[in-house]
Amino acid sequence: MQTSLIILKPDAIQRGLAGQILQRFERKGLRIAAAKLMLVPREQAEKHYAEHHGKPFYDGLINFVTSSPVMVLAIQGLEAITVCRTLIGATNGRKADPGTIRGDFGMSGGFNLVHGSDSEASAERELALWFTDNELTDTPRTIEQWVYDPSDL
Ligand code: IDP
Ligand code: MG
Repeated sequence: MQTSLIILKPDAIQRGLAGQILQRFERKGLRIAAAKLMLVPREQAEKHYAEHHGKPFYDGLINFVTSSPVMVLAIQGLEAITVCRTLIGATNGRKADPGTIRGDFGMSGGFNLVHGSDSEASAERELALWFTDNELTDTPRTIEQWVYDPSDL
């Protein structure tokens, strides 16, 4: 099992798309392990996007993610990190495939609705940055036995 750190960015919340986007992850069979709505402190945004420091879009990105509340989620499932990135689609909404979140809801490269961890190392770092251990739930769901084929784990 993997857990991915997902952020529904300010454009998703302002456009009233949080429910529809969250449904994409839920209907896939992934489990919501944690969730919170928050206005992101600037230092938190800078830590989260540290790898992009110095890039041309960095200042705009930090201004954007701190401009209005976001929904932060921990999403869990088998190979959840790759599965979430596939559901999210390419960075630019105009280039993202139809059927992906960005491909279906977005027209922008910056305002692209959702963040998803891009590797196990990123997920570990980002989960620790956004959630305390006791905010991450682990209560089993009985439905998992119909989501996963035990012979295929
Ligand atoms: P990702 O979110 O698909 O992993 P990254 O390259 O990690 O994309 O970039 C992080 C975020 O920075 C993007 O989701 C997007 O909001 C923003 N961003 C990336 N490239 C550009 C750009 O060329 N112009 C404006 N914003 C960008
Ligand atoms: Mg990235």
